[in-house]
Amino acid sequence: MAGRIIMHIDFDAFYPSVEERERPEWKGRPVIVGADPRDGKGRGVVASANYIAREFGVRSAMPISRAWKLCPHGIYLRPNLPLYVKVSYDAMSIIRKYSEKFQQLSIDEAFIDVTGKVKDFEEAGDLAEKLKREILTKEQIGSSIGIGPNKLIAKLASDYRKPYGLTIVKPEDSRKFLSPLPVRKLIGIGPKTEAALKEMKIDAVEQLAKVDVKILTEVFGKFGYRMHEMALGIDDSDVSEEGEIKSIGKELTFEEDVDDPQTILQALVDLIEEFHPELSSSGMQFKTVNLKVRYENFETHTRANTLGHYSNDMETIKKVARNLIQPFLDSGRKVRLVGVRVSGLRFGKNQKTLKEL
Ligand code: TTP
Ligand code: MG
Repeated sequence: MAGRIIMHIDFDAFYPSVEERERPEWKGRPVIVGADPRDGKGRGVVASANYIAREFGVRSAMPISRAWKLCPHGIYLRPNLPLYVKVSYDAMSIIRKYSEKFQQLSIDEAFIDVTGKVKDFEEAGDLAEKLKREILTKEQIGSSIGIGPNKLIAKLASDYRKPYGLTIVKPEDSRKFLSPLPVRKLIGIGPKTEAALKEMKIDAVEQLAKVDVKILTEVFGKFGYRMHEMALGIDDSDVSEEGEIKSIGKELTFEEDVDDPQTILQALVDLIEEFHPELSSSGMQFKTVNLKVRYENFETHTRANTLGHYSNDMETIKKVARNLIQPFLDSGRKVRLVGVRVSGLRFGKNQKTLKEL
């Protein structure tokens, strides 16, 4: 099989860029989207800062009070997520036209597989320049593009030169490109794994690539194998929206069948509290809450309620789930299993951060 050519597109300083296009007079000024700085006394964090604000040291996830100290003359804005979602949708529609093999990763990133569209990496580069220009002209949003033989390399490449960058990594250059990168750049390696690797004297991908895969699987289990593959630049995953998460939730079978409404309700609330962090960290929002109840005789019922809007709020899930389960509690019958899940998912990135603003 001939090699693939994959592109990863990531919009530059996405939230501030959307704000700036509405206000051309802000050109050249630092723009910071996030919590209310309240003259330096505000709580919460920066969602994103434009590249001018970044020159003052302002970064995503930094306390807004610190941003204020670094850049008191900046323009500080509360996030307008519905607007960002709309602009994201319009810009993603442009990207989709370049290949039917499309996969959106978050509110501001997507992959396309252009293997069948171009004859080589040079031509892919020309196509990427055209795509960047089209998004900029039609949506006034800058973007950076990475091109590589797979999704792993394409994503790392788009991050390599920003803003408005284009980085092409051919298959034969993949190892050289990956070698100096810090291991934390690899998908799934967060602060904890990074610290564990540091203990093993592994900082850069180059060092990770040299470690025996057996050692990695001993320490990290199955993920150790994936780490080894990534370090070698291997990623066979397809550019496809199929197989993506369609719903998030949990269910519980009681040790003994229960008819006490309080016990059942508490179990439901616990389930929601257990899976909600997964929803938050996925950056997804839901539209529908689904309930499942199984009586002692295995008779199983499902109920669903679709909201008029997208949400990622835990209290909303609890409220809707309570309403859905009420008739079952009223029945007085013994329950064997309860389950709750949210579906109708879409990206509404970093809602958790937004809620904390
Ligand atoms: P990113 O693509 O990580 O950041 P960015 O687009 O602002 O900047 P760049 O890509 O040029 O480095 O995230 C996209 C949007 O997601 C960002 O504009 C705001 C939001 N976001 C948060 O709300 N909190 C965060 O901690 C991060 C990283 C992003
Ligand atoms: Mg971005």
